[in-house]
Amino acid sequence: MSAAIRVASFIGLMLVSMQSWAEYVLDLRPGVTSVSQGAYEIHTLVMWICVVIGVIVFGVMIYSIIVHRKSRGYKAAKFDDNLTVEIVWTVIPFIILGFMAVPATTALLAMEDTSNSDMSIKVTGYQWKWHYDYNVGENAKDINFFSNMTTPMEEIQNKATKNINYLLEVDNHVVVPVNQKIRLLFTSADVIHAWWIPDFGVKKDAIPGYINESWFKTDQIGTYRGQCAELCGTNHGFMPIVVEVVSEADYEKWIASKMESAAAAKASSNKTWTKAELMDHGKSVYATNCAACHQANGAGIPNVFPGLIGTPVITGDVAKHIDVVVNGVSGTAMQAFGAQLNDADLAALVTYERNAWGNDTGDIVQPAAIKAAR
Ligand code: HEC
Ligand SMILES: [Cu+2]
Repeated sequence: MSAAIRVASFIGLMLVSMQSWAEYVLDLRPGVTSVSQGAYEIHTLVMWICVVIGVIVFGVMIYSIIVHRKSRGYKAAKFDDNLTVEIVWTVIPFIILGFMAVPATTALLAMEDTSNSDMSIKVTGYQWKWHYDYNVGENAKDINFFSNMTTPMEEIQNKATKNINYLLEVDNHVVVPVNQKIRLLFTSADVIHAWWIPDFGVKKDAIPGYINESWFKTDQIGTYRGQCAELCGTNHGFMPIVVEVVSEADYEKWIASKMESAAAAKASSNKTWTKAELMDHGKSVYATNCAACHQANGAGIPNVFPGLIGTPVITGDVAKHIDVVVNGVSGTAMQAFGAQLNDADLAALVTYERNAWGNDTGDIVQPAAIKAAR
């Protein structure tokens, strides 16, 4: 087989093996908001202007190089300047730039215009999860929650097949009503993060001590996914975003159920738990909030995150242990979880840590003890 045939058959195979050419589209996604669609349209417009300019410039150049070549007897012209040509090649790009600047400026202004919103959500970045607070601005609701990634460790470590929403799934979705202008206020509790949903055309930095604004409004009910878009530490890739756009009625239902679970959480902090209940709940709270650093088996990561097996804090005074978890260790990655978790969660956590992985201290910590320690 000659080399040419081999190359041709290789290319042929490649073409056939591409699942479907119809699906193979080289393009940006238009998204579902006026902002994302505006950005898409400007990109398309400017790209075609560039294509036309490119074709004209390279066309003239290639034509001249081939047709007016030396071997045909052409000689280079000799002149210093040409006023007409200089005016033409200044004025034409100026007009083209103006032509592109008008839609670009209009789109940028619309992107920044958060006025007349129907509701607001405060978004706070944490290492490595997002917190959402609906208790701000117009139509404030007494709802706030953390949103943690739920992709199982086995998938991350290639011990299980990755599901379709790999690294793009969380426990608590942000839920918003369709056809309403949602204003977003961004800030951070530790380092700089960035909240990014491609389909909304929203990508904004969340900076500690500073509030950034953005907004979105869509008429398309659906689930939209995004990620943190600012390198923010070891688990930067593990703080995805999921927004569910639902009908007005479904939104009201969601609000009601959130209120209910908040009331239930409050009630659970007033009762006395059994050890088994605490261990069970503690295990799941630990998996969601602590395992990213201290690892599921409590061994930590040497020289980065301490292990929690048999250390003085774990086996010593309960009050000190509670203090570390509730107030954190300032100046380290160990956050103050007192503001993030309720009394029952914290009591379960401390009980779990003191009895899991062979720690066997036998200590039981009730929510009341946490309440007293706050
Ligand atoms: C972002 C990483 C991170 C997360 C998440 C985290 N920790 Fe820590 N934790 C640390 C670091 C770092 C230290 C060491 C602090 C120091 O230098 O004293 C620490 C220390 C501790 C200690 C003291 C250990 C000892 O023996 O000195 C306890 C107890 C603890 N963490 C419990 C928890 C619990 C409970 C959670 C979940 C609610 C949690 N941590 C989540 C990073 C983390
Ligand atoms: Cu981040």
